[in-house]
Amino acid sequence: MEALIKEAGLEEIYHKVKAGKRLLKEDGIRLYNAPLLAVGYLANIVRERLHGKRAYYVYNQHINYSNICVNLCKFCAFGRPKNDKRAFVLSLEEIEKKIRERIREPIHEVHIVGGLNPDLPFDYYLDILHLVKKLRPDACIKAYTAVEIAHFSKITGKKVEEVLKELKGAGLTALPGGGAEVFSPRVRKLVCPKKISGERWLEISKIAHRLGIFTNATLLYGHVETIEERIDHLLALREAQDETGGFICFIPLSFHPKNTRLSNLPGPTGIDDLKTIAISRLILDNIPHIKAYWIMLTPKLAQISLNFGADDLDGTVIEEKITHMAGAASEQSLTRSQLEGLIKEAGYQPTERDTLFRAVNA
Ligand code: V47
Repeated sequence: MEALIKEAGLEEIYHKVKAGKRLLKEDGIRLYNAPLLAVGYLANIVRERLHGKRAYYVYNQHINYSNICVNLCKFCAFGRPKNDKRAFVLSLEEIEKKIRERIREPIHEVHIVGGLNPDLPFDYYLDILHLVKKLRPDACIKAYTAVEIAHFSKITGKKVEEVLKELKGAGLTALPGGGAEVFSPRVRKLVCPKKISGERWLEISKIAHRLGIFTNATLLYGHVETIEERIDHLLALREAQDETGGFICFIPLSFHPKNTRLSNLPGPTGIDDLKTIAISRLILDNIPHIKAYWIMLTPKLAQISLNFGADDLDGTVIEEKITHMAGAASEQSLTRSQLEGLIKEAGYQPTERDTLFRAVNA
C-alpha cells in the first residue's frame, strides 16, 4: 500500500476500493477531509480498472435555443425574463444556419438545451430534433434536460412518458445531465426555488431509462451546499442507477459565480474541483463515466482531472453560453488535436466517442 494512503489514515477505504466494495456516506465525508493526492490515488484505481488507459472526448456542437426562462435560478447567468433586452429565441432557420455552418466537420453529437420558455409550443422542440436529424442523420442528439422534459409535460398536459416517446421518435438519443443541481430541498429552496424537486428530476431520469433513453447526471457544487449534501446527492444517484442502469456519465459542475445572484460567493477552489471529481468516481461505483467538463474547469484542470478519476473531457463544444455568461474564462472551443494533446500528455490514449460512449473512427 502506498505510504500516502497510510499517512492519510485511509487504509480501510483503500481495502474497500481494492476489493470493489461499495463506499458509505461516512467514507465520502472522510475523503473530503483527506489530502488530495491520497484521494486522487484511490480514484485512479477505480478509473483505470474501468477504463484502463483510455480517455474519451466527443466532437460536438452546442446549441442553446433560448435563454428565456421562468425559473431564473440564483446560480444561473444565462436565463432571462422574456421582456429582458438580452432575451433571445433561435428560429428554426437560425438553428439550421448554425448546423450548416459546421456541416463539413465530423460532429458526432449535437447538445441542445435552453431555458423554460413559457411561449414556445412543444412542436418547436420536436421540429428542432427533426431538423437536426435531417441535416446530420449520423450524429447523436443529446437534448433537453429532465427539467425541460417536466416543462414540456406541463405545457402539453401529456405524461412524461408520452413526451419522451415523442421526442425519441423525432430523433432524440439521450438527455443531458443538467438541472440536477443539488437534490437537497434546503439547497433548492435557497438557490432554485422554482425548479422541479430533486425527487422529480430523478423520477424523470428513471422514466427515460425505462424507455431505453440513456441520460447523464450532474451536481452543481461550490455554492451554498454542505459536503454532506453533496454526498447525499451522489448516493441518491447511485441508488437510482441500481434501479435502472440508465445513467451513462456523471459531470460535477464547478459553480461560476460571476453575473449571477450568488456573485458574492467565491466558487470552488482547484483542490475542491479535483476532490469532487475523485470522490464522485469513488462513490458512483455503478455509473461508468466521469466527465471533467473543461469549459467549467479550464482545459488545464480538466487535463489533470484525468489523473484524479475522470475518464472523459466532453468535447470540442463550439459556442457555449451557460458557463461563459457566468464568467468562464475558458475558450469557446478546442480542436480535436488540442483535446488529444491534453489527453496524451496526461498519460492516456485519446478515444473519440459518441454520446453513448461508442468509439467512433474519425
Ligand atoms: O443545468 C448553470 C449548471 C448546467 C451555472 O450532460 C452552472 O453531457 C456552473 O448540464 N456555474 C448546464 N454551472 C450544463 C450541463 C452539461 C454541460 C456539459 C455536458 C453535459 C452533459 C451537461 O450548468 C445547468 C446548471 O446545472 N449551471 N449556471 C454556473 N453559474
